[in-house]
Amino acid sequence: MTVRIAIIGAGQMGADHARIFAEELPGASLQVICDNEGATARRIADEFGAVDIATDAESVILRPDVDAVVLASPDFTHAPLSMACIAAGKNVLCEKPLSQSPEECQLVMRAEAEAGQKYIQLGFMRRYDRSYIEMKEANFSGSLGRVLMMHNFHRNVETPALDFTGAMAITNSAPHEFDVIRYVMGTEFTSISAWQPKRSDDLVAPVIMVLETKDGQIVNIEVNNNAAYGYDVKAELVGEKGTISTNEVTHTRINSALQNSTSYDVDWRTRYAEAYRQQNRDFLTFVETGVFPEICSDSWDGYCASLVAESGANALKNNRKIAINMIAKPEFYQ
Ligand code: ISE
Repeated sequence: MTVRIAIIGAGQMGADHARIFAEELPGASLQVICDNEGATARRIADEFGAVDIATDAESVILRPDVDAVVLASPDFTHAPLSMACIAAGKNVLCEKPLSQSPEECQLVMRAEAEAGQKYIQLGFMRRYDRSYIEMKEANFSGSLGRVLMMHNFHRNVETPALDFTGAMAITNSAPHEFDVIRYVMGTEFTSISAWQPKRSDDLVAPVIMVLETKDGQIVNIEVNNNAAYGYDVKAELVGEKGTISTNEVTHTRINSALQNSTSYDVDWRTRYAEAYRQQNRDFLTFVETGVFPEICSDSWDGYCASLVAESGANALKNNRKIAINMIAKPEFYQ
C-alpha cells in the first residue's frame, strides 16, 4: 500500500516533511501540498513531485485521494484541523504543539475518544532520538538507581522568528523538553519556576526553568534561542548510583593548525534528521495498520506539554512558582 499524503503548511517544517516522505520513505507518495500561498505550495510540490496543490486545508482533508495528513501549518490551526481529520477518519501527523491551549487540547482528546480510536500522532520527534531512547532504557533498567534529577540544555543559533519572545522560548521551544523528559523519566510535573538573565543587547535572553515532579525529582531546563555558536541540545539524567548524558553527535573531528574541532548543526532538521525519518516511518505504519506507534506522543502528551508550557509562561510573567494541576488521565489514553 502506498500512503497518499497531504501536507498542510509548506513552510520550513512542511517542506522538510515533504522531502522525508518523497526521498526517504518508499511507502508514501505526496498527493497534495497545501498552503495559503499558492506559489509556495507550487514550489514545494514541484521540488518534491507532489501530484497536486491546494490552498484550502479543510477541503484537502476531505479529498478521497488523500489517505493521511501532515499538519505543518501555523500552531493555532493544529487543533481545529486535527479535529477535522478525526471527523474525516484520517490519521494525522501533527507538528507540535497540538495547541497552545490546554483546554483546546482537551477538546481534541474528547473528539478522539468519541471517535473510538486514536487518529493523531504528535510530532515530538525527540522520542525517536537514540540518545533519549538510551536514557529511558538506563532509567527503566534500574542501572542508575533512583533517578533524582535531569539537566536539560536547548540552544538555538538564533530565534526562529523575528517576533520571538522569552515566553515563546517556553511555549514554542521548551515543549520538546517537557515531552521528552516525561518520556525518559516516566513521571509528571507538579510545579514550574522560570527566570531570565539580562542580555547586553535586545535579543531574547535565555530562559531557565526549574520543575518538580510528582515523584520528588527536580528538573532544570535552559532554553537559549540566541546561543549563536550552534544548535546544541544536551541532557544528563542523574540517579543515586550513576548518571547518563547525551554525547556529542558528530561524524568527524578536524585536526589542523594546532587545533582540533567538531561542528554543530545549524538547526533541528539536521540534528534530528534520523528521528524525523523514524517518526514519519512510524506514521506510515500507523496509517497502514491502525496500530498507534509505541513510542510516539499522542493527544494526551500534547495536553501535558501545553499545560506545562502555559504554566511556565505564567511563572516567568509573574516571577513565582506555579503549580501544575493536570486533569485526570482519561481512560481512553491509559
Ligand atoms: C522549533 O519550533 C522546534 O520545534 C525545534 O525542534 C526546536 O529546537 C526549536 O527551538 C523550536 O523553535
